Amino acid sequence: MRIGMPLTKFLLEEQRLYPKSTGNFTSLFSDLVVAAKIISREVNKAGLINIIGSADYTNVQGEEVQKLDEYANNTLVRTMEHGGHLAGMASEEIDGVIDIPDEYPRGNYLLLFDPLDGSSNIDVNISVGTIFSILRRPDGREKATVGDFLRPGIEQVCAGYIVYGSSTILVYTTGHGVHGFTLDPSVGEFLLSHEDIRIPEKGKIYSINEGNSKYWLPGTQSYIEKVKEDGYKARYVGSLVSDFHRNLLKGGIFLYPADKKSPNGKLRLLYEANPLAFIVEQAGGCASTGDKRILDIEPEELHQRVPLIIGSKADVEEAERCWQQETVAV
Ligand code: P6P
Repeated sequence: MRIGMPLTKFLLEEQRLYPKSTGNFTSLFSDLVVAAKIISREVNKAGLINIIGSADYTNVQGEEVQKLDEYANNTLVRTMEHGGHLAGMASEEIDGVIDIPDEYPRGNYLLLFDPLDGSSNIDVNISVGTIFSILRRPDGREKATVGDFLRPGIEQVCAGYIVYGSSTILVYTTGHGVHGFTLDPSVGEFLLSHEDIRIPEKGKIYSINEGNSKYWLPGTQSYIEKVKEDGYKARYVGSLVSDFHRNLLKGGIFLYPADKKSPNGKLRLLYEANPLAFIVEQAGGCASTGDKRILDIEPEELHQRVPLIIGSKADVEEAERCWQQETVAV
């Protein structure tokens, strides 16, 4: 049992599993951890300094940008751009590809992120999170293009999230299990707290915005009726990372399905659904649109939305059965 091991040591131990490893990924991930610590510091004192409230402009999604969103995005870009490991970045907050400035070396990875998901909850002190996904850059390409990011989730080399809650927890996978690390602010280190996370085969929690029930398609309606009949608990924070993290540890299902109002759902494929799908599958769970495995989707645009049904294997499979039996095309 390696509980309590610092993340830096854990990464080096993981690196030894790959004799040909150059250490570039470990260095890239270490830069990401620095950004996470900086964002955690600001999120945890947001109430004490004037970065609460909107930054008076809207982002590419047409959503009012909270100052912490802006801060988290800028922190990730500034921390990651000079490390020499990336050929480009993509962020929920930025319309196109974030180039690596010419004064910095470029590397063989692509980083995608939602810098502060759930940011509308900041002002009411509900947990928010950062979600990230790492791809390899296509060979022979120095500068990343949008097309380089449009790859199915099965090609991710790493995915993870940081949830800034009662404590700051970083959860990630590189395809060899899922591990969670809790930040100990007194030493400034993430320490291994959840080794080899496995999501229960079946849960007793369902997470969906019931306020959308008038838009639900028959497949969603019948599934939600079933879980209520089976005595499931309703838990919905309205912060994807918080809802996902709870269900990952306790078992359960999160749904943001296609409906009459949002035929493609609300959540983003490349930097929300794909990373969480990689994690949940590595933990023994499933992630689907209702019709298709999330990780198999061929992306068509950087910020495309996708229906997301994710969590315990038996629960997602039951939701898929309801969806496929009863849902007509929107
Ligand atoms: P709704 C937050 O804005 C977010 O992107 C996710 O974190 C969350 O799961 C979802 O939207 C909540 O959306 O429509 O239920 O408020």
